Amino acid sequence: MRHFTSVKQLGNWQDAYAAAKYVKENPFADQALGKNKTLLMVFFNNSLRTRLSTQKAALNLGMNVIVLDIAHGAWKLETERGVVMDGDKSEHLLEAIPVMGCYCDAIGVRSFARFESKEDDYNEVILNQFIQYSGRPVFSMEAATRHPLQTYADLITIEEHKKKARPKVVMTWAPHPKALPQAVPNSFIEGMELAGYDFVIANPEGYDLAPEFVGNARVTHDQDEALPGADFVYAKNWASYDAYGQVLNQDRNWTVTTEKMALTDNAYFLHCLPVRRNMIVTDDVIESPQSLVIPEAANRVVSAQTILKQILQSL
Ligand code: AN0
Ligand code: CP
Repeated sequence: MRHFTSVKQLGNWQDAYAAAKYVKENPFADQALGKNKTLLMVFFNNSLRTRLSTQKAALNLGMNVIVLDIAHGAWKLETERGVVMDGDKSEHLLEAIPVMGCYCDAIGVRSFARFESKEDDYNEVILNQFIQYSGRPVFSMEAATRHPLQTYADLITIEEHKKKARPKVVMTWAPHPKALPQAVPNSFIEGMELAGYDFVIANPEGYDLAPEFVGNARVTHDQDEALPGADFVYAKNWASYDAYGQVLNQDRNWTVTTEKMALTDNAYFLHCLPVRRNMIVTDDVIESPQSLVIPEAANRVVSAQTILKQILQSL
């Protein structure tokens, strides 16, 4: 694997799960693979899990790691071509990217949707420029439309806890005060297709995700209709796709509560984190024995290491 931008690239889920299981059980088996290789992680946005888990994954593989926070210490970057740069931006991405490529063997990029232009976001203009101009393998640490390392970790967690071959998974929108990207839910849909689970999306009117991601997935605008029989509840907020980037409501009837979980088949609760308690999910649900949010976060090391290993093998 050279670039990794979508969980669809995992190809066959059973093989991808076996690869992850091997890495989880043998975390230091490939220490030699990363020797004298440098990973550069570039963050255009904040992170706790992705930063730490990807760094840990690289260290497990014997790599060196450099982290760059664009917003803290780098020059302010222009991203539009053709602009007369007489404003506050000192450097163009078109120089910055190949320069970054000179200092490393692989690059991880976090570049969220900016909600300025649906077209730019859905064309992944930042991520694709890294792919085009860095000269290095590039992997997504959450880009504008997908968060594949998260989805891979989500799938591993479901696989580890499922009690039937084809569990029912409900992805439900939940309220949040700020506009959040669609990357996590888009990617999760791709993951559900890959794994072939029984999958339902529940979201309020106005929050349907991009048709190219929803595909043939079942969508309901009634959360209570989706939850019965669920083995896993995957909560997430996202901003509207149709009214692009807008927060249309913060309806707390969509918060995942003990009463909502009682509608399920004793489902496990999943969330990628960071989560706002008592907006997305109540304290009692996230603290309950059915909550898998911590093992899910732990599996981020496994997903990152499995992908990094394949990237190193391709060098
Ligand atoms: C981000 C999002 O919703 O995409 C990152 C989640 C992994 N969340 C926030 O910005 C709060
Ligand atoms: N889940 C996740 O990607 O978390 P961070 O934004 O903290 O990296």
